[in-house]
Amino acid sequence: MIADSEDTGKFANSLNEHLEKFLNGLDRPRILLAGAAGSGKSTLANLVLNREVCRTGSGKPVTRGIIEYSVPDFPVVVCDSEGYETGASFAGDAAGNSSQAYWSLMESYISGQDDLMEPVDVIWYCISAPGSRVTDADLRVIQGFRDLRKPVAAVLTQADVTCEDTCQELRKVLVGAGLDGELVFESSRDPFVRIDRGIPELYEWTFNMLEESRRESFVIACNRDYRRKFELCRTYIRIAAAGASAPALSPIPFSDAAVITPIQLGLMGKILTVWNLSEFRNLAGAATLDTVLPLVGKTVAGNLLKMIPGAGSVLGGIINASVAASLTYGLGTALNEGCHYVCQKALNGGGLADFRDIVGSDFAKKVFEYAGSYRRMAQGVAGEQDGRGK
Ligand SMILES: Nc1nc2c(ncn2[C@@H]2O[C@H](COP(=O)(O)OP(=O)(O)OP(=O)(O)O)[C@@H](O)[C@H]2O)c(=O)[nH]1
Ligand SMILES: [Mg+2]
Repeated sequence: MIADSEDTGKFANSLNEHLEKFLNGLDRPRILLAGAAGSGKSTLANLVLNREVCRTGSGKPVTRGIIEYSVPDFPVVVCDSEGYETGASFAGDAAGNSSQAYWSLMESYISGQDDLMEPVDVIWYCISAPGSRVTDADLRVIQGFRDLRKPVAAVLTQADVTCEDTCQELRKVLVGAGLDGELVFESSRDPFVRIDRGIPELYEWTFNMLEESRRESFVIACNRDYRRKFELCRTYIRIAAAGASAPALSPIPFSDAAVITPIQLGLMGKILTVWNLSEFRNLAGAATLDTVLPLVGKTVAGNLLKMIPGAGSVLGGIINASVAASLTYGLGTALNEGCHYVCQKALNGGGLADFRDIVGSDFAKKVFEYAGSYRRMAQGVAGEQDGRGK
């Protein structure tokens, strides 16, 4: 039976492997932070990602003045640059503190990344709003990025410690210098400051600027946009359910000791990754898992078999492919909803995620209900097709 600790150990290890494989296969977007020293670059990245990545992430200096932050479980690379000192002379000093030296650094980094086929996708250029000034250096560097054909957003940071009029003035200067007003954003560490184009808009703009293959990773990496996270999981669920029913002509061997199939494990790994709950990968022997898995295995599969005459028998080791598809759909949907619930709760200040909130005592019941709705959907589609064929 899957309930014994050896099986839950195997389950956790296997889930871990699927999760790693999925994470490693994701195409990580690269975001470059630029701007003067202390303009709020690192803080901005943490605000958009809605988690502490810069400074607290495991940063690796890649070239003088640039640190790449990439946290294993969050598929994004934040290239955080040391800002230039606005007071330094244009020619710069040996430490590379002038805007000229800074630009050379940026330019060589960007072309180097292009050569490595790991191009920088977008640039967030920070200007401190309380500084009340857009300098020539800011405009030169922004123009330089545009000449390199890189999407660049100008962000007026620390908007909470300045007045709205100052932000409007700075915005005018940027627009006057040829920047589209849609590319100017404001940010504030204080979430209660009213801002028209703020962090959510910068997130949305960035999402749209990314290549298709990197959008998925961006959604996963940011602790926001739960609507897209939920939809992403629904897509994975549909694909996994279709995959589980692929050998529809021959029954799949499916004993109660192997009620969780590799397709379902892969799906669980993806869902936990999307919701940034990968810490639940190491649940070997966890009490919750010991209680829940047999429930999922026996109750759900057992009930499904009763529901579908001629589907085979769990005890006999044979299960119908459509049962496997329904079960995969039910398991994925119940898990997706549970993850959504705990993340929303944490976002609303309801404390950290707890696996028992996701996989509680009624989890098996939900899996069964969703599996049933999948069956009805599939029958509806089949019925429609039959009707069309007549
Ligand atoms: N009040 C307020 N302070 C902010 C905001 N953003 C950043 N700060 C503060 O401004 C200072 C600089 O912020 P950082 O994010 O470290 O700026 P940086 O551009 O990364 O700095 P360097 O890496 O040194 O160039 C810190 O003390 C932040 O706490 C904000 O929106 N509001
Ligand atoms: Mg910084």
